[in-house]
Formats: sequence, C-alpha cells, structure tokens
Amino acid sequence: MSASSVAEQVQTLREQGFVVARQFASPEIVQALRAEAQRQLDAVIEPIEYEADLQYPGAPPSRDAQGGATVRRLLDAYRRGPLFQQWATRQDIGAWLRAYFGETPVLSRAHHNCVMTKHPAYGSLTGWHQDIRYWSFSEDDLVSTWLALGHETADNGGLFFLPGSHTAAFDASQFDEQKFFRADLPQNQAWIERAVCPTLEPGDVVFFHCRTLHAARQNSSDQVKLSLVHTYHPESCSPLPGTRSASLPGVPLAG
Ligand SMILES: O=C(O)CCC(=O)C(=O)O
Repeated sequence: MSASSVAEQVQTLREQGFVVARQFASPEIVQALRAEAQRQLDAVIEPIEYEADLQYPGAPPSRDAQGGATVRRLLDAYRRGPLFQQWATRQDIGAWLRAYFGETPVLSRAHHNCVMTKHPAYGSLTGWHQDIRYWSFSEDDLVSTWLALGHETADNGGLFFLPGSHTAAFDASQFDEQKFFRADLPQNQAWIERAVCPTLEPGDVVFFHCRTLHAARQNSSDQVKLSLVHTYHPESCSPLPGTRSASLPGVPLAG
C-alpha cells in the first residue's frame, strides 16, 4: 500500500483527531535525536520534570523517595541544541501544519516542547485528558507532533486515543477536579471503549489535536521509551497575555 498523502493525513486528523504519518523522520535523524536525548538524560541536563513532581499513578511519592530521580520530561527541547531545534522547525513539519491550518504554523515553546520519557520503573500512567485543559489561547485548534524515537506499543506506555473526541461537546461534570476524563461514568465508558493505540515504529509521527482525549499506561518493558513532542498553533491564534501559554515566545515556521 502506498504511503498516504499529506492531504489524506490532514483529512484523517480533521475526522478522528489524530493521524500517524509513517516514517516521517529518516532512520539517521531518529538515531541522532535518540542518541542526543539519551546523552542529555544520562547527564541529567536541566530543565527537567520528574515523575515525582506530578504524582500520577506509579510515580514515586517524592524526589527523595526511592525512584525519586526518575525523569518524566526533558523540558524546553527547543533550547537543547541544533538537532532538536531543527526537528521542531523542519520544512516538512511546517508544510504539513500549513496544510492543516491554512496559514503559518507557530511552535509553542510553552507547551510540550520536550523529550517525553517513560521508564520501566516509576514511569507513571497518564489518565484520559485533553491537552488544551491547562492551555490558554484565543482559539482551541492546536496540533501536537509526537515523534517516536523507538518502538511504542500499549505495553511500553504508547499513547491511546479516543477517535472523534476532539469535536465532542463534553460537559465539565465528565471530568474530575484535575480535568481527567472520568473512567467511572457510564457515559464516558462508551467513549473509552473506542480507544485505539497505534503501534509506532521509530520515525513515525502522530499529529494529534489539542482536544483529542488520550492516555497512556505504564511501561512494562525493560527499556526506557523516548519520544519528542511539540505543539503548534496558527499565527492568527494567540496565547492569552499573562498566562503560562504566553510565557515563552513562539517560533513561526518558514513556508
Ligand atoms: O506518556 C504519557 O504518559 C502521556 C503523555 C501525555 O499524554 C501528555 O503529556 O499529554
């Protein structure tokens, strides 16, 4: 089967809220990004978010506890050197997102913009959520890219998505106080039963909408999972002044 075109992928994103672009990054790029991510992880290069900071299920109780030094994200990937910067602003990423937005895409440095790790021990489970829940923009039509730097499956903490959830009008009562989609409600169960977890190979990129409900389990393999994650908005959509979304300047992508 031939690879799907950008136009087809954009259409799938519009319809189901996520799409996998297979082999978007070459093996050489993936190898270089992975080696650099691993080097920075081993060298504990800040800024870092630790599993203990979030306290999701499976995380150590504090940074001082056993496993407390388990990294969740290497933050501000854009500032971590030219390899990461080039990836986030690549011409083909820009062209893809321009096809979706119909205008210049802007990289948000305030959200995602990280190497996401999931460790076999102390790597946590992330419940069902929409990324937009804590973001503040004039519109809610943002798209994130998730580049697999290794194999990703349900068992090592790969992402699950709920197709079509990006266009659903959920009620606030369907979410808990941390804005996680409540798995205990029958009306939510009907959604959760539709969950899909695309298996990713190194170099695959998932484009997903900021309203798409997604979740991930813990990592039951014996290898750390590494992914590179970025978020983009169209230039006509701005972060609201004074919010975290406006805390770092965005980077417009060349046409
Ligand atoms: O890898 C995970 O546990 C989920 C990450 C995620 O959904 C997020 O950061 O928004």
